Amino acid sequence: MRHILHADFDAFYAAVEQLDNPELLGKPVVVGGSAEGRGVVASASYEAREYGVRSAMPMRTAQRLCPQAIRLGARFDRYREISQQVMSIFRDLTPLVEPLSLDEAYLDVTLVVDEGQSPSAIAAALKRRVKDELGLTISVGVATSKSVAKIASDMDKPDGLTVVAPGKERAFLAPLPIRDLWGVGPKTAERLIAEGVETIADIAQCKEDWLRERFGKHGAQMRRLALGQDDSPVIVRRETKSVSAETTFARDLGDPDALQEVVERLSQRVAQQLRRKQLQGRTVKLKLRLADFTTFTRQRTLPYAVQSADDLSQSAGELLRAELYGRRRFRLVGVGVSGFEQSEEDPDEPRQLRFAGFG
Ligand code: TTP
Ligand code: MG
Repeated sequence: MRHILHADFDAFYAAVEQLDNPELLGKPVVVGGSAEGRGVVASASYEAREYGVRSAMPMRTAQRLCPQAIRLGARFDRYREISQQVMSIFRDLTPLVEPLSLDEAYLDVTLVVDEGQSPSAIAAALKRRVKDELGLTISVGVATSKSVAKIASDMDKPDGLTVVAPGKERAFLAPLPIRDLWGVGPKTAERLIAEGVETIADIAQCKEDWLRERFGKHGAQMRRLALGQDDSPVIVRRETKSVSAETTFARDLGDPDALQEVVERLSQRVAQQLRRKQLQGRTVKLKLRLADFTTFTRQRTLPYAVQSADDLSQSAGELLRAELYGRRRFRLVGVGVSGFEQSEEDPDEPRQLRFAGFG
């Protein structure tokens, strides 16, 4: 049996702002874009939530619901810093940590339990340590699976601790609305409700064939989750420190134009990964291997962070041209980026950061 914790900061961005400026403690705080633009709420303190303010709501609506709310722009660098600190506290407890976004992670604590501590004591100690060292509260769900732990962490926010004892998964899930179940998005929920399926218990009672007919493989998966059956493992992920792509040639290459084309192609691959991870970096690296297998890298740090294929291939291309002398021929070329800053196209419009920088 596995023992999994799901930990999630309470009102993450807003709580960090309150931590850094104690005058904001106890007050309604919203972090996000401005009401004048088309800004949305990224995070609302629990004081602001009493007025109905929620994440993803237009800032204009938030200001109408709670005119005295203090609005602040997002400070991604600071949130990333706190995120790194909390992940390292988690990794002190177990190496099996799977970050889902800056503010939440799964922890597999099976081995710690095997050493004699109870899962709830482990979770309580973790909450205390985060509070003592970072001054922030997390809510923790404890269960035998990821999906149940995740739902549990949300049950008693803020500063919550919800333990679902082994064997009690199905009963715990039963009364909850279907949209709380993993993988039940708004569309699926709508279809299920139209058929009279409203709670997770209702899904558990559905015939597997009936669900399969309507939702395919996904339907069978929903039913297993509704029954509390989920053996998906915690997948260890570290923060991305660099992103790169390289290629080895079938025949050594010396032609400058052909090499530049390779650099451009690799830059496109790297740019695509950066976009997906919402990262931009200041250090561009070129890796080269000569015909005699000598391998070396050349890098330059730019005054600003880049993400686009054009910017990457321009910098990497300059590094390449400096190496094209004599009759040098190359076996391998690679392009990489590091020195990340959060990409932020419009500082007024904070992006969704659910998976930023991990994996
Ligand atoms: P959440 O954990 O969903 O929200 P939260 O930490 O603010 O509040 P709580 O967990 O107590 O319900 O998301 C973590 C951070 O991610 C959040 O502080 C800001 C950011 N975020 C957005 O930028 N846009 C969004 O729509 C959501 C939901 C979160
Ligand atoms: Mg949170």
